[in-house]
Amino acid sequence: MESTLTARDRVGVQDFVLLENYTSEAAFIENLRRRFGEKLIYTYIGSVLVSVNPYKDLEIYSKAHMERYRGVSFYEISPHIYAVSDNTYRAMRTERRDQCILISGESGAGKTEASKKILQYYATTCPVTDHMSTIRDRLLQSNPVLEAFGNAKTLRNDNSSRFGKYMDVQFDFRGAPIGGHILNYLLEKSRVVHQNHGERNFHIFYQLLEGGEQDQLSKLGLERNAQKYHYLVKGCCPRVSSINDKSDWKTVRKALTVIGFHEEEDLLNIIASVLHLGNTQFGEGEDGETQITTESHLTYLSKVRTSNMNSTSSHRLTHSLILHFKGRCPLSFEQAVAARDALAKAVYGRAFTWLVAKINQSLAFKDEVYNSSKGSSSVIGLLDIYGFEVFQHNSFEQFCINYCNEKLQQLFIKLTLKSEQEEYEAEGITWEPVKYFDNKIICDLVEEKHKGFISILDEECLRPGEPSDISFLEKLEDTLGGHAHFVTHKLANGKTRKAVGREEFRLIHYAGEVNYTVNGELANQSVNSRTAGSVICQSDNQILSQCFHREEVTTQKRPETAATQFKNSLAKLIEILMSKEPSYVRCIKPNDAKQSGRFDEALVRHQVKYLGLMENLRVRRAGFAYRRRYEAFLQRYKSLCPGTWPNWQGRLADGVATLVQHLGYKAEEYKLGKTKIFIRFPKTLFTTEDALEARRPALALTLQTSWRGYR
Ligand code: AD9
Ligand code: MG
Repeated sequence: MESTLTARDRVGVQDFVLLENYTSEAAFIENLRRRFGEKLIYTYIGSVLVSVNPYKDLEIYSKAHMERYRGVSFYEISPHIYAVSDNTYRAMRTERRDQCILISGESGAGKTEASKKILQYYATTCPVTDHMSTIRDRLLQSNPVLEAFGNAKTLRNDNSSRFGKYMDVQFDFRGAPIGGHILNYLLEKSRVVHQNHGERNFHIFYQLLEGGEQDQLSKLGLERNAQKYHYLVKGCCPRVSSINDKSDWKTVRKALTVIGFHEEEDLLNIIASVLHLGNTQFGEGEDGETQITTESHLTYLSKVRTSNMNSTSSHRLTHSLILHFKGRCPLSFEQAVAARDALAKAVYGRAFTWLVAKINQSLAFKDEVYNSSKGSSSVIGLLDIYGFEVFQHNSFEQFCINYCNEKLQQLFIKLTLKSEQEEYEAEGITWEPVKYFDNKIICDLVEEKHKGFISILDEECLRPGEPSDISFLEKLEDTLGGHAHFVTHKLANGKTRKAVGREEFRLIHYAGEVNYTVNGELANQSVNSRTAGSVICQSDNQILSQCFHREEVTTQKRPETAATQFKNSLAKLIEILMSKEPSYVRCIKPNDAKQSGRFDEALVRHQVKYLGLMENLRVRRAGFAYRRRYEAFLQRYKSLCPGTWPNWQGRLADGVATLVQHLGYKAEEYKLGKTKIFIRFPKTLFTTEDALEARRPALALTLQTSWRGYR
């Protein structure tokens, strides 16, 4: 008996709903810490998987592990990302309902790794015929390509995704993968022209310079030395020990081939153009006018032109880039630099979007190939998106990211409560309403028509005259002042609140308070830099001309602001997710040093809070801690009751009733539904488990691995 307690003490519970003191954050973190110490990185909150980044390769992802989770019920075996993958897959197949897996967590917590593991699970375990293997390979190979262009080394993560990603994997009626589709969100374009100390630009630049063949580089006018390029040296971090740019380049080239990519030359031209653009410098001419002082780089740009033998595309592009600066004489030095950078960001950003579209074409489900499966396919969506972010200085980017998390939390609340309610109803058990904080009030604060944050921002951008960041902040104060979740430095009594700066506002998010600076807020909004666009749409570089449409830059209609664009794409995402049955993976980073075996409690506590895990647990525990189908419950505990041992012959519900009566369960401890028993407190289950172990140690021993978390 004692040893059992020790085991449970040592490894904690594998499902947080079984914590005695489920409202205690300290108990929650202690449970995570114990399990982490035992290399048990996965723990459930009901059906939500909490994952702590081990920062080392645990040998738990082999094919044998995958097999172990195939077709096995969630609670029969220790928590794993494969259990979530398999459960989702089976739910899709048996219920014929589209599914999605929502992965969240802060930078470096393991979201992208989790999504790759899910994809690998499907690629390995799903049935595939020969021509389907092409799609399977393309699905897998889309990752290295997107990571090359959309990931970068940051202080938090050597392979940080600088964009949000939603990927649909489509399966036919046999459960084989037959297609896919990717949606991308908010690429961090500012990184193209600037990187903070210790960070790098997107991987692809270094990969090309390190791995590109010499004659390829010469054609592009590039030198094999990242230090030579202004856009690559801002963070003083050309090399990263965990990254091999040269071999990654090979991987990317191979992946592009698998995807069936033919525009490589145009793509390389774009990467090279961005680097040359970055090296284009300005100075003052004799009459004080701004001049390009680095003619040599314009020559490099011309080399880009001549390298492309089969089209005049790059020639035109180069020409227009030069014209852009030469033609617009009254640009000040700062304006010229800003225009150059805006152009580089726009070109890279559009090329990225184009690349996603290209991958989508290659992943598209083709009816003619798979006409046998026509009309009966289902989908599993994977969302790998940035978690809540709070820095010293938070700008528009953090605002969007945190707004996105508010929307996902709103979705989570709606869907979790809904599914709890549905389960109780289906089982014929009285539904007891759960108290929770509904963050709709914050979503409204941001997106409500006419009086929400984004509407005010749009209006201010449209306003004739001289809209400024400060006038925008004043507008916000006028409209939102007094809102329970919006705060500025002004206090109601006319005094000043010190915790919020004069160029800041604070939002009280569901996960905590964040101060945002409005510095540059308005400038951030002009996503469709028309000058840049009008230059580029003349280019017939296949990629660029597809990226910048002529109508878009000639239209008189005011382009949408970045905030509105983001709001709309988010609304679409939520709509997609709402139509599917969700599963959740919450990732936690155990320390900031990217070290294995280190568990920094303060850091983990912070994430538990921002991920809303305590709230999650409270909702899940509000009714019953534990539920189990009758047959499984009876099978496991029947030996504890002479009436049910060795085999119960009657109705399963009666068998369970006989069993729990014999065990002395009190009426308030449990309820019997149509197919499941619901147990209110973990203690009841533990007592039963202990009784089982005392009686049949041999059985308990054989089950020890699968029940490790409980025992
Ligand atoms: V970011 O928001 O894109 O910056 P992610 O995606 O949450 O972040 P990522 O999946 O890239 O983090 O994980 C960061 C690093 O942690 C990886 O490069 C691995 O080195 C390490 N990691 C993450 N998950 C695991 C794991 N299950 N096993 C081993 C892991 N290492
Ligand atoms: Mg990532």
